[in-house]
Amino acid sequence: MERTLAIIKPDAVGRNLAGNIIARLQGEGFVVLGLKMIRLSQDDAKRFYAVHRERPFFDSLTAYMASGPIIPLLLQRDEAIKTLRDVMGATDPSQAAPGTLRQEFGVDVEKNSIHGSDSPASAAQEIPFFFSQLACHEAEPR
Ligand code: DAT
Ligand code: MG
Repeated sequence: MERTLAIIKPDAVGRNLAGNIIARLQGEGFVVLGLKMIRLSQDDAKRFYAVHRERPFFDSLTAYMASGPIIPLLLQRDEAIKTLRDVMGATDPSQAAPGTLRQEFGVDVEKNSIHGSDSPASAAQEIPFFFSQLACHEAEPR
């Protein structure tokens, strides 16, 4: 079993798509070990996306991620990291494959509805940004 971090982004939370997206993830075999709704400051968003700080879209991306509530999810499944990326689809919804979450729900390359860790190293950094050890263990399914 592997764990990964997903975030339902402000565009999707704002359009009441969270329940639909969570149901889709559970339907793909992900177990939800942690879930909360929070709103980041732009400084929080800059810390989360620090790897992108040199990119031209960094200020816009972090302002957007702070523009409304988000729902971070701690997910578990076999091959969770790769499977989540597959279920999400390409970064730009117009390029995302049919049936992927971004193809179905994404608005544009910035407002693309969902984040997913892109590697084991990213997941190991991103999970504790939002969830404590308690969330990682107390919700283990029986
Ligand atoms: P992903 O979210 O698929 O891992 P990424 O890590 O390259 O993509 O970029 C992080 C986020 O930054 C992405 O979800 C949306 C935004 N972004 C990426 N490329 C962009 C672009 N060309 N213009 C505007 N926003 C972009
Ligand atoms: Mg990424």
